[in-house]
Amino acid sequence: MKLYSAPGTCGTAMHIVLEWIGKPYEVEHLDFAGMKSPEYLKLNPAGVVPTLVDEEPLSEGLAILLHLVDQNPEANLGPAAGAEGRDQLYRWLAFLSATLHPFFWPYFMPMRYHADEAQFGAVKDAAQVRVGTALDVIEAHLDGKTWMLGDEKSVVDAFLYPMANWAYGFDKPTSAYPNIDRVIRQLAADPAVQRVHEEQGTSPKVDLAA
Ligand SMILES: N[C@@H](CCC(=O)N[C@@H](CS)C(=O)NCC(=O)O)C(=O)O
Repeated sequence: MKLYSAPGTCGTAMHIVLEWIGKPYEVEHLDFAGMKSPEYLKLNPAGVVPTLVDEEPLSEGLAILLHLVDQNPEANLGPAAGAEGRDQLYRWLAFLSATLHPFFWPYFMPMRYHADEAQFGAVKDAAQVRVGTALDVIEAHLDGKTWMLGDEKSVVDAFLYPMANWAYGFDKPTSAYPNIDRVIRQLAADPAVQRVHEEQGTSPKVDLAA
């Protein structure tokens, strides 16, 4: 298996899941130009990361995570098709992929949403508000739960990890959401997650000593 990713991006989630699975894989980090290169566009016509090549190239984070759950049942990273809880796996992967993730795009790429640079601050402020609405939903959902799907860690938690990390510097930071912050701390303490940080040359956003 080969994962195309970039440090700190949503591809971090798939990288963590590959570490959890423990089978041989390689990861190639792309910069922005690499994501738009003709060779990479053949694998992922949208010109974004992640892409997983597991015999065939597969794009879209949600699809990659479901593929990894189904192809690696022994890793127990989500309910199998037809099993109890599978609907919740679909629900939360969809929520993270289709609701929370796009709310960040204007924050990171305000130039794609407004032609006037003087308005970028307003665009980013609006993005922070939208992200907050999605984090509110996740925070309430996590009440009384150890992980996003309950007692068992799953690919949903890995998917939440990079997105929650992006908001630690927001006006209402991830640390203001105690349940989300707790899950992110659990993950940041996981040796597999630490290996991913080391390989990426990044650091956890949470201070585990605090
Ligand atoms: N729908 C895609 C979105 C992936 C995406 O937006 N990836 C970001 C990194 S987190 C990216 O590669 N952005 C580069 C760009 O937008 O040009 C997915 O879920 O895989």
